[in-house]
Order: sequence, then structure tokens, then C-alpha cells
Amino acid sequence: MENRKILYSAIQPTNNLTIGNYIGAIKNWLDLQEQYDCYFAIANMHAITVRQNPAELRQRTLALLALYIACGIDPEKCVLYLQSHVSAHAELCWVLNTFTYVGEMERMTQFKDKSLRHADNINMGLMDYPVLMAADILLYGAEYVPVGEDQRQHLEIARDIAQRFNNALSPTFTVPEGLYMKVGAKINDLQDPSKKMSKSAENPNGSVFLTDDKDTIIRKFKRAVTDSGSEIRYDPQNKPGISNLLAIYSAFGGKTVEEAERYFAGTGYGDFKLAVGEAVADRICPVQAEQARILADREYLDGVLKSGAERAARKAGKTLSKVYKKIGFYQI
Ligand code: ATP
Ligand code: LTN
Repeated sequence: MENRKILYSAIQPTNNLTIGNYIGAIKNWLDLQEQYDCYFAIANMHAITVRQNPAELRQRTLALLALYIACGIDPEKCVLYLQSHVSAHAELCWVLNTFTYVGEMERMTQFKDKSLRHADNINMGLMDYPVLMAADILLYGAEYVPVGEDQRQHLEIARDIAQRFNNALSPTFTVPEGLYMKVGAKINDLQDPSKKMSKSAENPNGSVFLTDDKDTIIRKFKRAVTDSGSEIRYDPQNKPGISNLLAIYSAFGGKTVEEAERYFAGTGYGDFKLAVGEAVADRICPVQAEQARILADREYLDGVLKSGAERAARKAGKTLSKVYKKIGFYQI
């Protein structure tokens, strides 16, 4: 459809995805694809900023694509593509690097965290990660970027870089806005509700993976850390454990947080945790079966990537050539 606003997001094909990635990212894309012109990428160029096993990276790329589709992201409605298939990402990143200060990259929270976790490999790519992310978004003229709370700082930098370029040369880039969900933009670790649930957490019991089977899911929820008292109430400050479980339940159980509070009034913590686990498993397990089915059809997946790359490259190429012109690169 003409004149729909453009929306962009991506996920890195690193580790197995958690229900945090599902709730904070993919789940929201399902509704958004009906209203916007969506570009959803697999950010494999971001993934190599920490060391990856090449065979695993290749396999996870296809698995993530199959997962997008199994969750209901429709390749007919959206452009699904692999970042490395569109060379404009690296090219625009280079230009944007010259509009980005070393000091502001050194201050990025994720860069500091990852530098601590990967102290033996603090490479330039890790530091440049937010600039590549800005290039992703700006190439497509995206107005909206749905991401989890942890990406807010990166989105702010993308806006700053866009404005800086527009001011220095002339209006070129759309300044993107982040879309953050009110509930679910930060799902926390089941064992330590003060930390975000992460793909790469040390304690696997704190993260529920989209690859976990039903028994594992139920076991992890049964062991989830709760709070003192016995009331099931959404109050992230005073009841971080229960509030996190309510946010998860609401995402999977088809109820708002308020409806879930009423529904579980008077229920004990044990039964509540079991109900959350069941709601998660009831949604995840069928997705796993569908993902496996899609993953077996390599020809179909390659077709989706090929058509996605063509559509993405067309759009990105136009932006890049505008940028090259403005910056003074002689064109023939
Ligand atoms: P890692 O945990 O290893 O740093 P990640 O889980 O953040 O990786 P990404 O590919 O970087 O994985 O993130 C994909 C999307 O999922 C982003 O939009 C991110 O904001 C969102 N996301 C990640 N973790 C959570 C979470 N715990 N709650 C809500 N959204 C999340
Ligand atoms: N860094 C993001 C993944 C990502 C992204 C993007 C998200 C790469 N490029 C562009 C939104 C827009 C993350 O979620 N960790």
C-alpha cells in the first residue's frame, strides 16, 4: 500500500532467543506489520562484534529467519532480509563514522558492559556497533523503530547522527523514533529480577529460551524468584519478581496486566508460577514445531532472503546515492 510509514527493526542471530526477545521485539512486530511498511533484518554484521563460530552463525541465521516466519511475520507483507546481503549498510556506516565522536561511543553502556564481558576482544566493531545500527535505520527512512528498553541509548545516538548530518549538509535523513512497549519492554531474569533476561546470561535458569521444551519451561517458572508477601500485584518497584511474571503472563495469556491481577487474586505463588509457565509453553511449543517445518525447506528460505535482499537493496541504494552526492563523492 502507498504512503504507509516506514518501520525498521532487527535482531542479532546470536545464541538462542529468549522470551524477552519475543515479548520485547517479535511479538510487537506482528501487529505493526499490518500498519507500516516494515523492514525486519537479521543483524549478522552486528553479531560478529563478539566472536562467533562460523558454522553456528550460518545455522542460526536460517533458524532466526524460520522463527520470524513461524511467529507470524509474513514475508509477503514485510521485507525480511539478511544485513550482510545489502552492502549499503557497511558503506553508509563508513560515512556516518565521520559524523560520530569517539568519546560518545566510549560512553555507550552496552559497549562498556560488553568490553567487560569480552575483555580479550574489545574490537573496533564493538565500539562502532551503534553507528552500524544508525546506518541500518537511516538507509530505509524509518520513522519508527520498535525495540526493547536496552536499545534506547542506541536509538538516541541514531537520532543525533541523523540530525548532525542533516544540519551539516541538508535535510537527508528521517529522524527515527523508538517505539517501546509500556509493559514488556524489559523482561527480567527469573532468578534475579533486577537484571534483564539475556540470551547470554550465566545462569540458564534465569532465561527461558524459545528452544526450551515444555518441561524445562515449567521447571524454570516453578523455580522463579518471587517476592515477600502473597499478593499478586503489578508493582515493579516493590514486587519485581511477581511484576515480571505478570508482564510475561500478560504477553502470552492474552490478558492485560490488570485483568491478570484480577484473575489471579487469591491464588498462591506456586499455582500462579505454574500458570505462567503453561501459558508460555502453550504458545512457544507450536511455534517450535512450525519453525522446524520451515527450517527444513531451504529452498523456500533462500527465496525469501533473495527477494528480501533485492527489495532492501533497492531502497537502501537510493538513500546511499543521495548521501554520496551530498558528501561530495564524484559520481559517474
Ligand atoms: P544479549 O542479551 O546477548 O545482549 P539481546 O537479547 O539483547 O542479546 P538482541 O538481538 O540484541 O539480543 O535483541 C533483540 C531485541 O530484543 C531488541 O529489540 C532488544 O531490545 C530486545 N530484548 C532483548 N532482551 C530483552 C528483554 N529482556 N526484555 C525485552 N526486550 C528485550
Ligand atoms: N542492536 C539491536 C539489533 C539491531 C537493530 C538495528 C535494532 C541491529 N540493527 C536497527 C533496531 C534497528 C539489538 O537489538 N541488540
